[in-house]
Amino acid sequence: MSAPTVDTTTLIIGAGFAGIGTAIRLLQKGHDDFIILERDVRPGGTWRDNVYPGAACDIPSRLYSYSFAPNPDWSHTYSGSNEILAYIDRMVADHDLERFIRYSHLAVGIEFDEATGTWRIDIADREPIVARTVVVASGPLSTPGYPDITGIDDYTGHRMHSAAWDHSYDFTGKKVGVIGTGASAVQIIPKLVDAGAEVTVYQRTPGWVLPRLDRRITSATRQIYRTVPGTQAAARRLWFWGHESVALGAVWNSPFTRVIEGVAKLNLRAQVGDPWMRRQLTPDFRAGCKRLLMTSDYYPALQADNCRLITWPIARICEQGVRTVEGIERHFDCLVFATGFEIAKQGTPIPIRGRNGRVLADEWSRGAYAYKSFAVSGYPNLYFTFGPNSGPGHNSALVYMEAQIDAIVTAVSLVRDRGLKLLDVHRPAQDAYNRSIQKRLERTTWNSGCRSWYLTDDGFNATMFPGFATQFIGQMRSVDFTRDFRAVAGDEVSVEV
Ligand code: N01
Repeated sequence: MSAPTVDTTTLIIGAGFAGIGTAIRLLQKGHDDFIILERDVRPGGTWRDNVYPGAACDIPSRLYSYSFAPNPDWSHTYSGSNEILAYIDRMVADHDLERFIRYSHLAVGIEFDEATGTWRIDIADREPIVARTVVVASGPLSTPGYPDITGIDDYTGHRMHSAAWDHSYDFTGKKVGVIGTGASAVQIIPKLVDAGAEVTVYQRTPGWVLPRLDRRITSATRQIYRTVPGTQAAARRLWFWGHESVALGAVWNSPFTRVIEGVAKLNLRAQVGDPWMRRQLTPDFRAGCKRLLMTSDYYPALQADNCRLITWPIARICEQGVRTVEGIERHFDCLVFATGFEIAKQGTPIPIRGRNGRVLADEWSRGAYAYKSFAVSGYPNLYFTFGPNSGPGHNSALVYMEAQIDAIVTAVSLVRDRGLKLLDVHRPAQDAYNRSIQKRLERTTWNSGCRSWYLTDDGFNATMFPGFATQFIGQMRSVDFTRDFRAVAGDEVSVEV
């Protein structure tokens, strides 16, 4: 039987870090028949959207970049969002990726066609695209999340979300209420205080704060990175192993967790003099259960004359501001929601229908799962980056992403090189993997009792990988396409790879 007509061999959804990384690795392995769909008008994903004042990465840039696209020019240990976005733009330019990207293309549905063994990707207001393989690289944190607080729609003042910032707004002298004290908020608040706003911070849960020891990278050092072979890789390795050590405490609920908590408490004591305020800022959960907050200017900002910390729970949002449970209503010119992202309840923001009409959202209704985070049985030739249980509790998301991308590109190469139609992971292999993952998660800090976006309402952890980055890389390198996948060649004939 002749091969079914496809518009492209591989369809990548999303031109953020994951989509761009997948495209580069595909090109490096000799694949140039792919399309990248991007809902926006430029690449960058999270680093295009999260451009609030102070937006920066709390992972060292040397580690928060791809090993296959090193950047000798990082200006600081921890780079700001502009520099990271410029890095993504440079990868696009260096690999001539613009020719593959279709902007303003919002994927709204993905459906498997049993007869042809292909995927149809529906796109808002456009013709669908048919592809052999789909890579879902749209990221788990891409839709701003607003809190479920009574009266949120009653507020008539200016409002903005950390992931949808209004840069035209002048904060100078304005009364600003900030809801949320997570990783985004601790970067925003110091900048609002510096901008001369009168800032009121609504804290529901204080987080564990470690100092962020940022420093400028001198031009001499950058010159060394540029000219001396191996120096960038060596620096990356140093950071990598440093973060692997921190994982002893941040991932596992181990005695080392106490060491992290001790350091954080010393940091709190050193930065906050007032005992009442220290009590308000002391977390009541194990360090690492929620993301550790890396910042050196958050505590000082909270103590500035133009900043006030409110720890009474919010009762409701009113027309002009926020009322807390003790009955005080404060009025604001602007409300900033640093309240995180909408996590698709069923794990996938795009409806996906696989073999025999199965619906992924239904299968994931109690929490997402996959084989080694990237493939799901019954959804052949469809892969995820940042899929279930691939969230890093330490180290860098890009280290994890790179490992996933390489497994995906291996799968695409296998289909091409062996003339296959499909690769579909065996359900027993997937189930065995998930049993082991969930068992290991029981012993981690994320499952130790705090509330976070890592867990579903029922407490199922479909987000984090319970181990070291080294183990994650190892599991992705050892994906056994012969043992754990069913390969289909030609007209639905099952063969072994
Ligand atoms: O969001 P969050 P984020 N009433 O969900 C509070 C990545 N990231 O945007 O802790 C009152 O962490 C909520 O309170 P509580 C990173 O993966 C990376 O800050 O639930 N408050 C919390 O304080 C991170 O994990 C970088 O009690 C409410 C805040 O809103 C992810 O993005 C930088 C509330 C939400 O915190 C999300 O971080 C920034 C309510 N009803 C972000 N609902 C890097 O540097 C929520 N809150 C790589």
